[in-house]
Amino acid sequence: MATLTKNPNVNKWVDEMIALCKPAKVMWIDGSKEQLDMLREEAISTGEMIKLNEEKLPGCLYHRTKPNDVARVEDRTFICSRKKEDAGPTNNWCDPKEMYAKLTPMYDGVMKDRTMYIIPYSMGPIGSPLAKVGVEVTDSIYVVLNMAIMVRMGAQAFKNLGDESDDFVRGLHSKAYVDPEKRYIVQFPEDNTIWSINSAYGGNVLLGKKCFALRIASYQGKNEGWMAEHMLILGIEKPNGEIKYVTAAFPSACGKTNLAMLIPPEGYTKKGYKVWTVGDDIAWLKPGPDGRLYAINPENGFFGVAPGTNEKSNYNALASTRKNTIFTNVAINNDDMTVWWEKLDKNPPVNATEWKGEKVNGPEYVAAGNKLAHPNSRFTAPAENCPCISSEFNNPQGVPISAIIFGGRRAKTAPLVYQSFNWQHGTFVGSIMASETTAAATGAVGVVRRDPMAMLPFCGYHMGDYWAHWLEMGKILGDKAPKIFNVNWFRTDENGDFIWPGYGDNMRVLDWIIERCEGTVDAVETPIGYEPKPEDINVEGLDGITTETVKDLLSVDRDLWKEEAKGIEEFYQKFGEKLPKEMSEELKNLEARLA
Ligand code: OXD
Ligand code: MN
Repeated sequence: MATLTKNPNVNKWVDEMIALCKPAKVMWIDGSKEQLDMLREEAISTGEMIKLNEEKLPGCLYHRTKPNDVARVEDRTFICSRKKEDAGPTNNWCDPKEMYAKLTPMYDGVMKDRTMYIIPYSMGPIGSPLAKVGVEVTDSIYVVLNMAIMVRMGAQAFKNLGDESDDFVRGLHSKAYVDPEKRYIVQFPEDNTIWSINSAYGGNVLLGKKCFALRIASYQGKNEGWMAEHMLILGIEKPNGEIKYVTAAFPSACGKTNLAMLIPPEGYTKKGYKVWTVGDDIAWLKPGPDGRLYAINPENGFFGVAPGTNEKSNYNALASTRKNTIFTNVAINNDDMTVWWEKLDKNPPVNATEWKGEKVNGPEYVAAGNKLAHPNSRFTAPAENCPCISSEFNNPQGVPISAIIFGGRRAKTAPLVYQSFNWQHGTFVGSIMASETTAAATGAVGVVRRDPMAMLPFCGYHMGDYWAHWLEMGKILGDKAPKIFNVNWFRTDENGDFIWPGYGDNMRVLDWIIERCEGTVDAVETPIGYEPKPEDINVEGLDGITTETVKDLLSVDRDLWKEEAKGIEEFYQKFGEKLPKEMSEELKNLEARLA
């Protein structure tokens, strides 16, 4: 099949990949409906995908991965920069020459009985000055069909690249034999290259997402004066029709997708407030012509965790999955070929197939303590399905950002919300982000895990250089920089129960944040930053939460924070000379304010 581009750099690289993998057949993915329909039919006929109920879930497909291949594999993910110090202490590193030498024989002839699919794609709207092009070659139809949802795919992507540019990310993926011992997810930032092998799980193989849009792009952003961040983007529409945009970064399992698609409480909707989703996972940010920071969502769909998603927790996410969606590792209801997962509702299907493929009696299986869906089972849903998708979703210029919000899961230390004193202090606040482990994960409960800017597994270079880049961006943005905040929805009472209701009621905190950006509300200075006066958090219509409760939620325990400062100091030591002096200064200032 003929190539889709005249660009010699693309064609030369594709020829090299063909020579290496020696596929039986080569197919360029043009993005047409006919071609994708044909691939869907083929995947259904081989059993790789299962067709779901055409009336209840039109256009939806089901896929099951191998039980050994259900999540990202951080211990097998590498940043192969030429110098080890450029990857930093938080990434696995290997010399690029050594890594190419190790992996090349694994790819040699690996597609000899398979088709190689060549997928051109754009991260970001076609024509956007912030967008970037990638090409992924893969031997997986599952990857092609997921990429068709997650990115702007096909011939259109080459419009952004043109016929001469060499600026595209080269992604090579083979599921190979799905051998966990030989599984590698490797980024070569200096070569614009990603090699992924022996996995077929989304986060490891949809190379546009974590591998490109975060690991490679964070490195590109540092060199080119922009930022790639693990952040949702949402717009808050006020009763007067004005929309303010914010981004937010949280570690996994802190409700990023839920905040991105929040439905405000009744008191707010009645007044005319609305929330619009621009993105749920990744933001690319760059100063615009007016000097403000603008954000695009480089993706075109949501790759969300299914368990826990229901009408109440996230109505908009659930609604997004009702057509043209791919479900991976959830359970099937065999009576009507629909899907089920934990906390979807209280009625596990009787005639169920659990995620590994075994037919079981759902209620009995669940009662015995088993999970019908894998805890990391996913939906891949088109963004256009989302009832609250922003009208600016495809705007090539992006949206102007008023506030950046960091957060984590902390039982005691972090208050409900606080604002940083300035950009430098805000960078410090992002760098000390942490979450306490929950009973949901194996290992000890309540252990603090640092995850600066929620980028620990996704920063494609040295974290110390990354903070320096943040500080540099602050200088460029000057007084047009977004204000930086920190939130914590997860404070608990003496029984270990959450105090703050969370979900839609987080709108009450966003409301204060927006007012701070507009300069229409005062704040109280504390050792850690500016906090709301308790009465400035709207508690109208909340059950059992009064201004007195808010006061508790905002309390800052100096002893706990002194402990925290020790933890930060220990964490910072890892970064040695690359820790910007501004960050140690901020830590010293915090300690002084606590004393
Ligand atoms: C994701 C993640 O899948 O952060 O978005 O792991
Ligand atoms: Mn993520």
